[in-house]
Parts: sequence; structure tokens; C-alpha cells
Amino acid sequence: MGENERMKWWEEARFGMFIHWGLYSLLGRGEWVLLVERIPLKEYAKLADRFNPPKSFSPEKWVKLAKEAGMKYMILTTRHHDGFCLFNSKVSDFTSVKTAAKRDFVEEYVNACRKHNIRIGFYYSLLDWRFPGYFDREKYPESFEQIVQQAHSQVRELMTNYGKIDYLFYDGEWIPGVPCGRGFRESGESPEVAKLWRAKELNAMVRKLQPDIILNNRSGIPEDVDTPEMFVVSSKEGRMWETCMTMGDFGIWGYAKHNNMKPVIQLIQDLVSCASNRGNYALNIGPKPDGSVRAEEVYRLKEIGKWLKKNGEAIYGTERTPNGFGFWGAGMLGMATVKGTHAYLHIFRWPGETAVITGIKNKVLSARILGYKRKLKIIKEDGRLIIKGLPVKPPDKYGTVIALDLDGKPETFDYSRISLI
Ligand code: FHN
Repeated sequence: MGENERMKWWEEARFGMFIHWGLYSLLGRGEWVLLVERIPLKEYAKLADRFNPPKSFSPEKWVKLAKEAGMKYMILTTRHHDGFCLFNSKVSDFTSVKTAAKRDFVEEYVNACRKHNIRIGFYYSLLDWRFPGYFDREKYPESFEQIVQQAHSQVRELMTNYGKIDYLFYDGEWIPGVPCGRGFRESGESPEVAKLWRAKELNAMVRKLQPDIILNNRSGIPEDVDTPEMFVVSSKEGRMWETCMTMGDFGIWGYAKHNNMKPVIQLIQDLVSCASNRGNYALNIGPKPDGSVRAEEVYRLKEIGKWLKKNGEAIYGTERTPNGFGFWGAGMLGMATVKGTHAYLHIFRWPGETAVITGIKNKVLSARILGYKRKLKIIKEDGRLIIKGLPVKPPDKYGTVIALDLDGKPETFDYSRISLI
């Protein structure tokens, strides 16, 4: 399959669900609880005796929610930094198959994704806090080597035993004391990190087993997509990227009993901002230990889904918006996304019956409000686009999209440098 063909679904998708679920969900204080509270390993391991969701729970519930939210792919934590696997592994007994649950949740997850035709992503943490070699590679070289071997063996298991996988999201590539070029925003290369994880060999194995897979940039090698985290930061032109984002507070991905949820409008504006710059948005849920999704997350996903039902045309498959198009997006009214010969003005600050947008070089053939029947009048004068006949009040509480049909690919020129007199 050619490069463009391989990335096609990714370009079309724009919106995915990230899922952080594991032993840490039982404690309700986020996925880093083992390390930040320095819980003794033996005590933490006992959680596996309690990690046993009811038989009535199935990952299919998450898949149905993702579909209702308008998400096109999913990423499940198959194993996080605590080392507990949601899949069967020959190289570890610390798995949901060999402990209380006696279930291969990864298998249930992939089956549900396929049943509902949604693209399948695996998250896999290279590091494993259970090994002293992670904390001090020099002092415990054999232990560090064991982590690397575990990672190679388990990634091979994940790429072999669960059918076609669309996206592998490595995480936990950083190693104490070793320079790592990837931060929350930067996606820099990390050659020393890649060398220590033997990432070249690992990724070659992955691509041999899964030739069409998309790999993220968190094995120390850039591979296919950058992954800014908690920030919408677009990569350079031509480079694919995805912002992953928590629905609640900064940096808490696993279930946390007390968590301040972001407003729907902020999540939608993030999604538009990603789509405007040819990026994807992986929005996270942190299910409770029984697998159920908290009401605040369900509400937000359903609200976004309703908005996308009306405005998805302005999100899915969008291209990179030319700088300055609509003069910094859609003027000071919102943001713009583009696709083919269409431009979409996402208006978050409703102007009333008339909207004025500058910076569009094209001839505008027509304008319509997505999901709303109303004849609009467009006037192009002195480089300004004046749209008349808009409703007095905004049709959509989260953001109304005015679709423009242009005489060609969207073009702009910089009005900020043209004197007003
Ligand atoms: O340490 C992890 C964190 O728990 C979470 O999984 C995020 C999601 O991308 N990644 C790491 C922090 O960068």
C-alpha cells in the first residue's frame, strides 16, 4: 500500500478516543499513582486480585460511545507504566488473563472495534516501573535489558495475536538520565533513547507484521506522526500529528474520582483547531474500575457527537488552512477549516445578522450554514467578504459553521499589512 493510501484513513479521521484503564483505576487517583505515592510493589500487585469488572461489562460499550461521539479510531492502554497487561502475554504473569478477571480485554476490545467498524489503536508503554533497571540503568543493566526484551516480546505479541491493527501509540520511551527530544510539545528525535530501546529493530518487526500500521513518534524515532500532548501544536507542513487531550485536569488520564472537566466548547474548539492545521484530536476517557464511563465524560462525548452530526463535513478529511485565511482563521469570529474548494468558517463569537471576513482571495460562489436552512447573501468588496441574512442569535450554542463554496483551492493574502486609508 502506498504512503498516501496508508495514511488516508488517518487524514479522514481527525477525531479519536483515547482510553486509559487498568489497575490504577481501582484507586481513583490517576494512572501515575504507583509512582507518585511510592506504593510498595507487592501491595500494588494485590490490586490485580480486585481488578475484575462484572461480566456485564464489555469494551463494546466504549466503542458504541466513541461512534456516538463521531470518533473514527480508538487507542486503548494495553499496558501502562505499572506493567499490568490487559492482554495475554507469555512473558508476564501480571496480566488480566492470569489474574482475577481471567479476561483478555484487548481481544474483547479489538472484536468490538471490528464489529462496529472503527479503527484500532494500541497504546503500549515501553518503560515498566516494576524493574529497578528503569530507575538506574547503570546500576541494574540486566534489569534494564529485561525491560527492553519484555517490550520487544510484548509488542510482537500485540502485533501477532490480535489481527490487523491500525495504529501503535508507544509511550514511556524516556529513560532517567538519557536526553529525550520529545516533550509535551516538542517532537524532537531521541537517538540515544531509540538506541537503548533498539527501536529501529522493534519498528521494523512491527512493520513486517503489520505493513499498513501507523506508528507514533514515541520510540525515539519520528516514524509517522507527532504527538503533542495536552496542547494543540501543529507540526511542520506535510508532517502528520495528533494532539492527545484529557477531558479533565492537566495530565490525569486514568480514572480520578475528583477531576475538573473541561467545558464542551473548549473540547470542540480544540478539535476545530486540530482539523484546521491538518491534525487529529485523541480525546481521553478514564473508565472506572468496573469499565463504566463517568457521566461527565459521557455527556461531553454525546454533545460533541451531536455537533459533529451537523458539522462533520467541516472536520473530517480537512486539509491545512492557508495562513491568514479569513484573517487569522475566520477573523476574530472563530476559526477556519478547508477541504478541496470549500472553506468552513467556525463562528464561536456570533456577530448577529452580518459577518465580515477578510483575507479570502477566492471568488466566493455561495455560502450556507451547516445543518440550518437559510438563504444567505454574500457581497465581496475591497477584499472583504460580507455575509448578510444571518440569524440574530447563533444557531448552535457550541459553534456555527458557515460553509463557503469557492472558485478553487482556498487562497488568502495578508490584509494585516494593507493600510486602512
Ligand atoms: O506518562 C504518560 C501518561 O500517564 C499518559 O499515558 C500520557 C498520554 O499520552 N503519556 C505519558 C505522559 O506523556
